[in-house]
Amino acid sequence: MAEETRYITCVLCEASCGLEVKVDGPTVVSIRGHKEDPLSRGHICPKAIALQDLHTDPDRLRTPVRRVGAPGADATWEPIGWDEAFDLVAERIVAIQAEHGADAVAAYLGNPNVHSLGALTHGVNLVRTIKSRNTFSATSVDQLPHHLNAMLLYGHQFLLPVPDIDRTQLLVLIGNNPMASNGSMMTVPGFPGRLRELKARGGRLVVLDPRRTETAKVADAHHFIRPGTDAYVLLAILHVLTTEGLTKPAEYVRGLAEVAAAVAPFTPDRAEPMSGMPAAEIIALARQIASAESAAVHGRMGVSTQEHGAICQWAVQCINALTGNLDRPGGTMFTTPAIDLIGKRMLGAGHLGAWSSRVRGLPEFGGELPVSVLAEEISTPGDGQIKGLVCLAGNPVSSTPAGDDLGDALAGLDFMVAIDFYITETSRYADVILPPTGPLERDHYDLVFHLLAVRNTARWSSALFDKPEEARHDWEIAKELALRIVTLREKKALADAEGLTGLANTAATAVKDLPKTVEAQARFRSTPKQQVDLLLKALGTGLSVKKLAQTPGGADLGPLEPRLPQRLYTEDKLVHLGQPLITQAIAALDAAGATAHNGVGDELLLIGRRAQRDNNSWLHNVPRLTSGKPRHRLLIHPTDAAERDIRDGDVVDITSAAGKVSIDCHLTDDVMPGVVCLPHGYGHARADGIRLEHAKTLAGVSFNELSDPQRTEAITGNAILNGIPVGVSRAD
Ligand SMILES: Nc1nc2c(c(=O)[nH]1)N[C@H]1C(S)=C(S)[C@@H](COP(=O)(O)OP(=O)(O)OC[C@H]3O[C@@H](n4cnc5c(=O)[nH]c(N)nc54)[C@H](O)[C@@H]3O)O[C@H]1N2
Ligand SMILES: Nc1nc2c(c(=O)[nH]1)N[C@H]1C(S)=C(S)[C@@H](COP(=O)(O)OP(=O)(O)OC[C@H]3O[C@@H](n4cnc5c(=O)[nH]c(N)nc54)[C@H](O)[C@@H]3O)O[C@H]1N2
Ligand code: SF4
Ligand SMILES: [Mo]
Repeated sequence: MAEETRYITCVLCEASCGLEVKVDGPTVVSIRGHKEDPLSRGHICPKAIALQDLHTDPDRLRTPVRRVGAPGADATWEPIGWDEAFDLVAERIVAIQAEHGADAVAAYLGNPNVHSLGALTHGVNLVRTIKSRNTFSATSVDQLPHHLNAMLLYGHQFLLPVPDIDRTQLLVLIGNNPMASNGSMMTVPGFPGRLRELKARGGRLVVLDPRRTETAKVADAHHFIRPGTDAYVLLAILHVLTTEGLTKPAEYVRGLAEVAAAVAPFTPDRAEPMSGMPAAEIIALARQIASAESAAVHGRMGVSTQEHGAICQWAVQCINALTGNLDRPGGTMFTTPAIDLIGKRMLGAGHLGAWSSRVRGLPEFGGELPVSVLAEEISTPGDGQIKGLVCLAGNPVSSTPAGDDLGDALAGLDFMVAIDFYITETSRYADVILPPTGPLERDHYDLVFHLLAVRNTARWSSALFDKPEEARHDWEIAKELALRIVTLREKKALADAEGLTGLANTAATAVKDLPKTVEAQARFRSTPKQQVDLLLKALGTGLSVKKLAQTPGGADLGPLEPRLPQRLYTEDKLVHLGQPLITQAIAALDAAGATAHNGVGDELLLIGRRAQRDNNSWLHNVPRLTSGKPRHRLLIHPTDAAERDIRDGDVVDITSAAGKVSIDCHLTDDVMPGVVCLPHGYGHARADGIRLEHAKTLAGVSFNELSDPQRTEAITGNAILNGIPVGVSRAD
C-alpha cells in the first residue's frame, strides 16, 4: 500500500500538539510533530509516540464485557454484545432510579472526557439525562479554585486568562511544572522552545516550588516554598504592591481598597517563617512583577489542590490585575476561540452551593459535588444514598483521595458501568464495561483547549483510521445509553399511568408514540463532526470542518488580543477584586495563626509530581513509556533521611491520616527539607484482577491511599493533594 501523510491532534494532554503521521494502510509508520502547525510549531513529546501502542494494545478491551463473580482476582469477564450491554445498563439505571430516586445513580467524569470531542458533545448529555445531583468529575481534584475565581471576578467560570507566554518579559510559575506536564490551564505546546524565545528576548522565568523541578532547573530564579503556604507569600506580594503604591489597575478593575485591607496583616515578614521564602525575596519579586515591561503570574496544581487553593488563585488574579498585566500583551489574556462556548452560552456561568452533599454538606459547584464525598455518599445508608454509578473515562480509585476506600465502597454498589477501554483499579468494580474507540479512530476538535491556548487557532483532526465495524465511539455509547434510558423511563411511566404492572405490557408501544424519546432522539441526532461544523458556520467564522480539514494544522487566528471589558460576564462589566467569599477566608487564615498542617513534630509534607512519560493513572502498560529509571519512588531530602536512618533505595513506610503505604525512596536535595514527593497514578499491582498484562512495570503505590477526603479546601471542597502531613520511617 502507498504511504500517506496525515495531520492529527494529540489528545493525551492539554498541549494539544499537531502531529504529522505517516501511515501505510492500517499501520502507523511514523509520528512526528507538525512543523507548520500554527499552535504547536513542531512540538511533540514521547507520549504521542505511544498513541500507536495504545492503538494496537492487546490489553485494550474491544467488546463490552460483563463481570462474573465478585470484584477481585477471581472475577472473570465475559464478552457480551453491544445491544445486550446497552439494554442491561439502561434497565439497571432506570430500575435503581425508579426505586430510590434520581440521585441514587451517580456519575463520575474523568479527565479524558475533556480530550474527547464526542464525550463533550454527547457524554455530557448522557449525564444530563441521568439527572442526578450526585455528579462528580476530575475538576474537584484539579482546577476547581480557578473556576470559582473566574466566576467571581470575570462573571463566568470558564473565562480564564492564560499567560501570554510568547510576548511576556516575566513569567512567574507557581506550583506548575510545564517541562514535564506540558502546561496546564494554559495550552502551551512546546514550552521549552517558547521559554528559549522568552530568554532570547531578555525575559525571565521565576518558579516557586517545594521541589527543584525540571522547570525550576531551567528558570532564571527558583524559590523553594513550603507546601501549602503559598497564600502567605502571594498575599505578602499584594501587601507590597498595595503599600508601596505599585498598583496600576485598568479602569474596569475595582476593589483596590478591599484588597489592601484584606492583605494588611500579611506582611513579607510573616510569610518568611511560614513559607521558608525570605521576606527580602518576596519584596523583590513583588517589585519585579510591578516594574516589568510585562509580567504573567500563573499558578497551577501545586496551588490549586492544596489547603488554600481558592485564596491562592484569587491572589494570582489580583497580582496580575493590580499590576496592569491583566488583558495586555505579555500579561495574562483571554482567548478568542473560533467556537466560543462561553459567548454562545453553551457553558453555564457557574454557581456555588445550589445544593450540598447529603452526608457532609459540601457545596456543589457548577452542578457537580466534590469527589471527596463520593465514597461516603455510597456507603452511608439512608435516603438519597448512591446505589449505582456511571463512570465515564475515569479512574477515581487511583485519582481521588482515599481511593482505596472508594474502591471498597464501589464493591457495595447495586450496579456500576464503566465506559473505558481498560480493566482498571476502578472499572474492575463495574458490572459492565463499555469500551470506546481509541484516539486514532475518532475525529477531534478541541472545544476546551482552544479556549485556554496561548494563541488563537482552530484545528480539525479527522480520525486516522476507520473504526472496526463493531466498535463504538464514546459519543455513540453515550447516545445509545441515553436514548434507551429515556425510552425505558417513558414506557415505565406509561405503564404506571395505565395501572399496569411491569414493563412487558408497554413493550409493544412504538417509539414514535413516546414524545420524550422522540425529543431525545433529536437532541442526540447529529454527530460530533456535524455539531462542530454547525457551530463554526453559525458563528460566522468563515470556517467549516471541510475547510479546516483541508488545512493541515488548521487556521491561524493570531496572537491573543485585549478583550476587556467587553468580554466580561459580570453584570456591570467591571472586575470586582473585593470578593467577600475570599476576603472572609483570608480573615479566617489570619485568625488561625500558624496552620496546624504545617508539618508538626517530625512530620514531613507530602507533595506530588508528574513525569513527562506518565499520564495520570493510565498508559503504564506501554513499554515505550515505562522503560528507563524508576519514576515511582519517594523523593526525600538527605537531612530528613539521615534523621530517620534512611538510606538511598531503602523501602520506607509513609503514614498519613488516611492510610499507609511502603515504597522505595530516593535521596535528593531537589526537594526542600521537610518535604517528600511521590507521583500519583501508580500502584496498579495492588489492585486484584486488573488487566495490564503487558505492563513493563507495575511498581509503585497509589499516592491517593495517603490523601485524605476529610480535608478539603474550605470554600469549594476541592481535594488537597499537596502538603499532606505524613510520617516517614524505614520499613522493617
Ligand atoms: N495525588 C494526586 N492525585 C491526582 C492528581 C495529582 O496531581 N495528585 N491529579 C489529579 C488530576 S489533575 C486529574 S485530571 C485526575 C485524573 O484522573 P482521572 O479523572 O481518573 O483520569 P485518568 O487517570 O487520566 O484516566 C482515567 C481513565 O480514562 C480512560 N480513558 C482514556 N482515554 C479515554 C477515552 O477516550 N474514552 C474513555 N471512555 N476512557 C478513556 C483510561 O483508560 C483511564 O482508565 O487525577 C487527579 N488525581
Ligand atoms: N506528562 C504528563 N503531563 C501531564 C499529566 C500527566 O499525568 N503527565 N497530567 C495532565 C493534567 S491532568 C494536569 S492537571 C496537568 C498539571 O500540570 P502541572 O500543574 O504542571 O502539574 P504538576 O506536574 O503536578 O506540578 C505541580 C507542581 O506543584 C508543586 N507543588 C506541590 N505543592 C506545592 C505547593 O504547596 N506550593 C507550590 N508553589 N508548589 C507546589 C510540585 O512540586 C509540582 O512541581 O498536567 C497535565 N499534563
Ligand atoms: S505534549 Fe501533550 S499533546 Fe503534545 S505530544 Fe506530548 S502528550 Fe501529546
Ligand atoms: Mo488534571
